[in-house]
Amino acid sequence: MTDFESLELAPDLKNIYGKSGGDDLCILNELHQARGFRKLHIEKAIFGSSLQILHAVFFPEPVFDLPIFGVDLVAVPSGISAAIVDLSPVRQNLPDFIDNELKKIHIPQFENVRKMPDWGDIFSPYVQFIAPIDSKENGFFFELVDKFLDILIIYSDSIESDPRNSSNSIERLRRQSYYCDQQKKNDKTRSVLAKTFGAKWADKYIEMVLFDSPAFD
Ligand code: BLA
Repeated sequence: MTDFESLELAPDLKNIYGKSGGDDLCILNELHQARGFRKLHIEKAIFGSSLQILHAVFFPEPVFDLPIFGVDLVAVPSGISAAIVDLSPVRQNLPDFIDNELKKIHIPQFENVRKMPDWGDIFSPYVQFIAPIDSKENGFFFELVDKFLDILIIYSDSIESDPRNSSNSIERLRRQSYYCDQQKKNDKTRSVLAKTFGAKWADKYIEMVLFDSPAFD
């Protein structure tokens, strides 16, 4: 990425530690920005010995014709129960280059494809949502994540921005907000955070750190 820069996050939201029923809990956040991206967010969360999460969302600047990259990996002691990756559109369709490149990717025949919840209308037709059954499938999934990222980064380097007041930029801003609104409907994320840190904190964290709505400043 070009013009990569790390962003500050309030200390109480950056590295978060807690205890629940004898378990140690910790959430570690990284926030960056780069040309084309208002917020590159990577989060690792460890909830005792029962749950580990890797969450990453790359939110574009709406003046660039870029989709939202998202990945969520939820690991429980028996393995990865949810692995999801997507380049999610912020207009009717994905940009042609991205659509064509995603079309070329060979998607392995995963054993356990999971059903998308109702709020998942934000994802592209290329979204992968699986529970990998062994380390071979884990590896296939990680390779897919790399390929999705390569496509996004190559494309982001090749395009110029549109004016802020263009109808395309405004549409992309609106759709990025909708993406955030839909993600906020994921009760599984909220309940894990609320169980550990309380409902009020969970709502604030989701609203301010995970899925804050974009704005033109
Ligand atoms: C599911 N997300 C989950 C689950 C948990 C979390 C516990 C259930 C796992 C399962 O059903 O096997 C928890 N995820 C979290 C927490 C954080 C997190 C606590 O990121 C952060 C602190 N979720 C995202 C992003 C995507 C996403 C960016 O944050 C997609 C790009 C997807 N997570 C997602 C989906 C499900 C899920 C689709 C399944 C929801 C369902 O089945 O209802």
